[in-house]
This record gives sequence, C-alpha cells and structure tokens, in this order.
Amino acid sequence: MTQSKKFDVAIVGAGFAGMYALHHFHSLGFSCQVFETADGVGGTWYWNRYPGARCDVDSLEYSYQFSDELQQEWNWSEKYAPQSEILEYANHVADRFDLRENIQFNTRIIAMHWNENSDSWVLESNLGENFNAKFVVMATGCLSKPHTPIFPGIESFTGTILHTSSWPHRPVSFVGKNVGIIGTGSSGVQSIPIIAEEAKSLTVFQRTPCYSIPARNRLMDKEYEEKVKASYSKFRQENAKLNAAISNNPNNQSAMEVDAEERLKTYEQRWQSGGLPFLAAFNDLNLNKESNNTAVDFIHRKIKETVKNPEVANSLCPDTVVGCKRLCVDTNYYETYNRENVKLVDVSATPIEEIINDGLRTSITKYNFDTLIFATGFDAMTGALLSIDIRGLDGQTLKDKWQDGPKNYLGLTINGFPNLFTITGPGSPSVLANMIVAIEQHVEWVGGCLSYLRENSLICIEASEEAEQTWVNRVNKISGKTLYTTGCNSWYLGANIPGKPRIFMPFLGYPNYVTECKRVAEETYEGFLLSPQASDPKPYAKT
Ligand code: FAD
Ligand code: N01
Repeated sequence: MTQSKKFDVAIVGAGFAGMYALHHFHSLGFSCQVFETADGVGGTWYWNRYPGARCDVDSLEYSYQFSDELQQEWNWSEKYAPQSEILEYANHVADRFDLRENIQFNTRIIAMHWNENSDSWVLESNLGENFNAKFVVMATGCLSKPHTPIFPGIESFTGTILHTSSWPHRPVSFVGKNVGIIGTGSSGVQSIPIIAEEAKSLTVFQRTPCYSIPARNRLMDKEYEEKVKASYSKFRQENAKLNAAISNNPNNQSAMEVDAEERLKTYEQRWQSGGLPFLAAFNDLNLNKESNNTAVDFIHRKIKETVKNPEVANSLCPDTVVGCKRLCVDTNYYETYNRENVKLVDVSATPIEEIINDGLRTSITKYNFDTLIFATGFDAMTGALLSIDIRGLDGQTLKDKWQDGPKNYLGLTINGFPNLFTITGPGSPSVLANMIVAIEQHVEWVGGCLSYLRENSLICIEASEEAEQTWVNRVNKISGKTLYTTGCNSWYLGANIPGKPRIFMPFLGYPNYVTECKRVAEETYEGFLLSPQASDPKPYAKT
C-alpha cells in the first residue's frame, strides 16, 4: 500500500480564500497542499463565466490587501471589473506568489475523516488518493455549489442547457437563438440584458422579482484610483470600520427622521450614484419596516418609470422587504423589458411543471425555446461543506451535526471536529461583507492560531460545546432584530433549497466580529479546548 502524503495543512479550494491561505501559511513555515476541483485558480471567477458577470463591490476594494506591492501595481480597468479580469487577477496572484506548485488541480475532496490515533485528518479525493494533514482549512466557498431545481422531463430537452455558475469555457453565441432563462437573482439580472441584445428572443421565467439598483459602472476614474493608492492601507482601515467593510458612505439617520422631500432626495442621489450603497441611504432600512417601505416605494416608482408596459412593470415590483434578499446591481436590467424580443413570464402563481423537448410547460401555457439557462443560484454557505463526507470525533458526520442548521464557533470552528477551520463559514460575516476582506481576516486569524499552537507545543484545537452554543445564540439574536429573518425567503436563510433548515446564516456586523475574533485570540483562545496529545513527535514539517 502506498504511503499517503502528509502535510501540516490541507486546504480545500483554490479561490481567493484557498490561494491566500496557501500563501499565508507558507509564509509562517507550515507545509501546505491545496486541492481544487477545477483545472485553474479563481473559484467563483473560474466558474461563473456567464455574459455580464462582474463584481458589484468596487474593484479597488474587491481585491487583496495583504501585499501593498500587489495592490499598487495592479490596475483595474473599470469600477466593477468583469469576470475575465478578476480571473486574470487571480492567475496573476497565483504566478506572482508561486502558488501553483502546491495546488493539486482536477481533484475533488470527497471525504475527510478525523483519525484519533494520529490526531490528524485523512482526506480522500475523487481520484482514490489519500492525504494526511494535521489541520484542514475549508476554502470551499459560500456560493460554489450550484442549485438546479429538479423539473420533470429535463432529459427530453433537445436544445442546449446552461447554468450561469458552470458556464462553458468557450464563447456561447445566442445569435438567432430562442432562449429561455429561469431565475432573476444577481446572475439573471447581470446576464439578461446582454443575452437579450444577441438572441432572437428571450423568455424570462420569474418566480420572485428582485430589487435591482443601477450599477453606473464606468471606466476606472484614474484620479480616484491615484487618490486611493496614495493611502491604500488607510482607505482599507476606514472601510473595515463599516458594517459590511465596503465604502458605502453610510447615513446615520433613520428614514423616519427626515421629511418626505429629504428622503426622496437622498434616495435619488443614491440611485444616481448607483450600486449597493443604496442600502446605506438610512441607518434603519434593515431594522424598521416603515423605513424600509419608503425605499420600496421609491424603487417601485423607478421600475414603473422605466418599464413601458404597466403590467410587466407591476410584475417586476417585489412585495418583499428591500435588502432582505441580496440586492442586485444591474446595467439596463429594467430597460431590457422594453425590448420587443423579451418576454417576462411570471411563474409564481402558475409554476413551471415540466421541461419538454422544445421548451417548458407551466401550469397553464407552453413556451418554446432552443436554449435553456438556469440562473437558479446556489446551495449557499453550507452546500459545498456538506457535499463532503466529513467525520469528526467518534465518527460523527457534519451532516448529522448540522441537520437542524449550521452550528459552530466564530463561524470558523466546530465542536467535535478538531483542527478544522471554515473560511467564511456560516456564523461569520462572509456574504454580508466584502468577501475578500472577510477572507483575509479569517486566513490571518487561522494563521495566528496555528502559530500559537506550534509555539506552545499544542496539537489539537476544538471549539467547546458551550462556546459554540453561545455563538449560535449570538448570531441568531443579532439577525433576529432585523428584517432579514422575516422580510422574505432568501438564500441567507437557506430558503431557496427544498428541505434545508431555515436559519439565518451570516453574522451581521463586520467590525464587531473582528473585535470578537481578536479578543478570543488574546484571551488565549477562549472557548476552545487545546490539547497537547503528541502521537506524532514532530508534527510540524517546516517548508
Ligand atoms: P470560491 O471562489 O467559491 O472558491 C471555492 C473553490 O473551492 C472553488 O474553486 C471550488 O471548485 C472549490 N471546491 C469546493 N469544494 C471542493 C472540494 N470538495 N474539493 C476540491 N475543491 C473544492 N463577493 C463580494 O464580496 N463582492 C462581489 O462583487 C461578489 N461578486 C460575486 C459574483 C458572483 C457571480 C458570485 C457567484 C459571487 C460573488 N461574490 C462576491 C461572492 C464570491 O463567491 C466571493 O467574493 C469569493 O470569490 C469567494 O472566494 P472563496 O475562495 O471563498 O470561494
Ligand atoms: O442566485 P439567486 P444567483 N422555479 O439565488 C430562481 C452572488 N452573485 O446566482 O427567488 C423558478 O439569487 C429564484 O427564484 P426565487 C450574490 O451574492 C453576485 O442569481 O427562489 N425560479 C431566483 O430568482 C447573489 O445573491 C453577483 O423565487 C427558481 C433565482 O432562481 C448570489 O451570488 C452576480 C426556481 C436564483 O437567484 C446568488 O445569485 C451573481 C424554480 N424552481 C451572483 N429555483 C454580483 O453582481 C430558483 N429559482 C456581484
């Protein structure tokens, strides 16, 4: 039998989290190996190649800050960089920091079992290989397991089926095609206007309308770029003090504190400058339904002003709380419904019943097309983790442990699963923050923790049951005060996946979260069980 390869740290995933984890832990002297299903780096930006895919956090912020040289030398072409450029950036980082030699591509980790005799994890890949690691860092992504709803008859469809989150690597032409697209979340909203320009016809199947704010994307403002780069670290520090670690110019007033004219002016300014900062127009939009209604009314009015057909405009107006689902950011989304070749089909009351050979059938009508696009999102936050057969102490599976929803400590570690870390795990700010900022914070916290263990000859770290329960309560208590839990059915709640427990997963408030992580580390890892069992006398192989 061949000896399995051994590492200090195995890292699963080579998106921005896995890449930085590899670089950072290497710099601390740990031997590391990354395993990645894809044949390249970039994660989200490797997989989501659909037309119009781009970030909606300013590129000057949606990028790494760990290397000042990197952030100074890299130039983004637009305010919101397109997918191809973000992927180019990921590849540049991989080359610049010599990451590829420690990334095993085309390798899916299918199982991970804790071995109590050796105090280490045994990982198994889809290629039948086994690996041994003292620590495992899950960098598997929050939005990396695509969700495709099950419709009967799908196998009978004779045309092309695509999913936005596993888009082909070759160009896809829609010229002369009749296209159907299911889903109007961020991926649908970004791709629909571009596909509509090319296709013969586009039929959009909408179950729930979204709220979308114009991106006002533009070429990079060189003067602004220079200003940011002149004091980049200060700019980053200031952003980190904000709730989502994004420079959204928050207004500290309630929407109810100002009169109707002032409110309108504020919304109009935010609408004109565009993007996610719309939600920071007032400080209580996600707390107070009355305040939220004022933003809802404003957006409804904008939709009705833009979309010429009043019936279509009405169908596009959501009746839920704005910001409760991830806000969409678009270029010409609502305008697209004025095109002759675009049809909106509301499938909320008359759902899709089956896919047929040349289209689909709802409960009342048949629609024909030759290309079907799923823009139906992800099994978010827990999907990628639970796709792996993870077993901790006493063979307990993570699936069993999380059957009523994810439970962990700091969103980073799980009781019963020693030496396992989840980057941007549920229970951390993750998807409700600038994710690259959240990733760097997590990776650096884990790096500090591994170094502490090494310095103190400790082998195992595990969240205590009590700390975990207190943390879960805290996450729920914070979200329970907001409209996130009552205002809609979102993927933050797991509500998009049939059968998934309905629990609000992210931790709200990046700055408080960072303070707590720092405090826990300073209090010599309060809430953790640390143990010095030394089944391996030389556990740390220096690189
Ligand atoms: P990912 O990029 O998802 O990478 C995870 C990697 O793990 C993948 O490559 C996957 O193949 C691999 N993997 C998973 N399971 C296994 C396994 N079992 N074995 C081996 N490999 C595995 N966030 C923002 O903050 N701002 C934005 O503007 C923004 N835009 C987005 C746009 C799109 C279209 C999407 C889908 C998400 C966007 N996000 C945005 C969120 C985005 O996912 C994160 O910003 C970030 O890219 C996540 O990086 P990651 O490394 O944590 O995960
Ligand atoms: O997925 P979604 P996404 N029948 O879950 C519909 C990030 N992101 O890929 O709301 C009919 O938002 C579903 O309808 P409903 C960002 O964090 C960012 O678009 O469940 N319809 C919904 O309309 C984002 O939030 C960017 O009723 C069905 C859609 O499919 C996250 O990724 C770009 C259905 C899914 O929307 C996910 O976005 C892209 C069914 N059976 C992604 N099942 C940026 O702009 C599902 N739907 C930065």
